Amino acid sequence: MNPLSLDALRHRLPELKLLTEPADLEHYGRDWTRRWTPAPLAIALPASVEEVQTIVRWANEFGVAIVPSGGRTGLSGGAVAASGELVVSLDRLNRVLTFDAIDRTLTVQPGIALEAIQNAAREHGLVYPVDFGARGSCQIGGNIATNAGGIRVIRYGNTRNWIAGIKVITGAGELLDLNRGLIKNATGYDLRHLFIGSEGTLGIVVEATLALTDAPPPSQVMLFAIPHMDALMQVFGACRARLSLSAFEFFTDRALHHVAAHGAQKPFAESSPYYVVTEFDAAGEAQQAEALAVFEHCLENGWVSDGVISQSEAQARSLWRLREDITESLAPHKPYKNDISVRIAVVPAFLHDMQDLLMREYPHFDVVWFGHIGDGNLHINIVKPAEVDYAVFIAECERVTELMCDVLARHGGSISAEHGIGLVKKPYLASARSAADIALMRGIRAVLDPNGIMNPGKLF
Ligand code: 2HG
Ligand code: ZN
Repeated sequence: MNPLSLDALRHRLPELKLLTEPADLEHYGRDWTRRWTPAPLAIALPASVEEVQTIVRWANEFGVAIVPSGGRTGLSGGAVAASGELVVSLDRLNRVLTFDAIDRTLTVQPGIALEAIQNAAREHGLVYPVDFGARGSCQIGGNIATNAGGIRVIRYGNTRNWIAGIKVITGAGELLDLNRGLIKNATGYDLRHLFIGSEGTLGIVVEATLALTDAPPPSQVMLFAIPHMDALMQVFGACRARLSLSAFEFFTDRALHHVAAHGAQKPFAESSPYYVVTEFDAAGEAQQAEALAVFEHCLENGWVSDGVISQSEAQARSLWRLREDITESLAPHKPYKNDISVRIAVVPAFLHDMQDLLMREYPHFDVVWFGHIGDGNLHINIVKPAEVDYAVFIAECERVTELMCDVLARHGGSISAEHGIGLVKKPYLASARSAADIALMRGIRAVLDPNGIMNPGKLF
């Protein structure tokens, strides 16, 4: 890189907040993966769309790579800056711009936290329904860049479903205003959807118009102890047939072990190999009685060995914590993460094949399963034994991931369900996408980012 380039940027944008202190480079150069050593050139914190555009144009001119940066809660290395890139943090673009009561949309800047959006929607008597554990610190720009999913996908779908419009600065420095909140817009390629899930490789989201929906009816949360693997999807079938579900999540005894070690209260006296947390509409007594009937039906069939139904919001929250705190409870162990998916109908057969594989290949590692089993998405975290060297551990996990790709391919699944490809899953992209797909993606990237400055090295 031309050493004068940062000076040129300062000259063009004298007001731009630029950080170069080692502590800032360290902080903004990494995400939750903690696998790469941060080494960005500097951190830019633009305060306007114009500043973002000027930065991107400068980066093209001087050949500087850009890493767009949100809350950096990502788990695939998509926001890692380890090679002298300029991190463009959207932290200062964090406001709600407008609410439209007729369209029921909220227009926001990209650096606003998911939770702030949820709260803003609630103030207007509506909801933004995408939800997951990192809600307090992840940002909507990052949610869009990864098409984030989370715990309510079975009812509401992924982030993509809620994006009525976005403004982006492309890698070439052009400002695009995509879809403008229209519900109907049959005018050729819907470029908005190219940017959703593009992991910062095509441009930077600088504004988003989000669709909101009605607040759901009151709900209850049930936690089930499940005695064997096959029962997981039997219970799902029974719940889905008779209740209106908004979430259906599972975790194993090993996951509960880590959450309990992190401070949570174990829910049952006896431990069980699997647990399910499910949330369902329970506006009145009839629905609550139906939930009890489902529980009894599962009990009679031997699919459930114990259970609890929340009687208050506080109890619902503490049941949810058992599931939502898993990632944080594992974080100190720097686990290796798999985030995989298959069609819901394929889950039972897939679980068996995965269990065979993991028992065979990881006989000595702590394997922690959990995730959004109701939408076919499993998280498998491998915990590093203290005595094993980190590099050896990663190499071993990567070897097993290769084998996992074969199992996924047999079942028509995907190596990345919702965390993105980033750096972590790059070697396995070809297991889930055809050569023709990847060639087209490269072509699209070349059009929108002709000088290859946007998040280079990520995705492919
Ligand atoms: C979740 O579902 C997140 O909790 C994180 O997607 C999953 O830590 C993980 O592997
Ligand atoms: Zn998840």
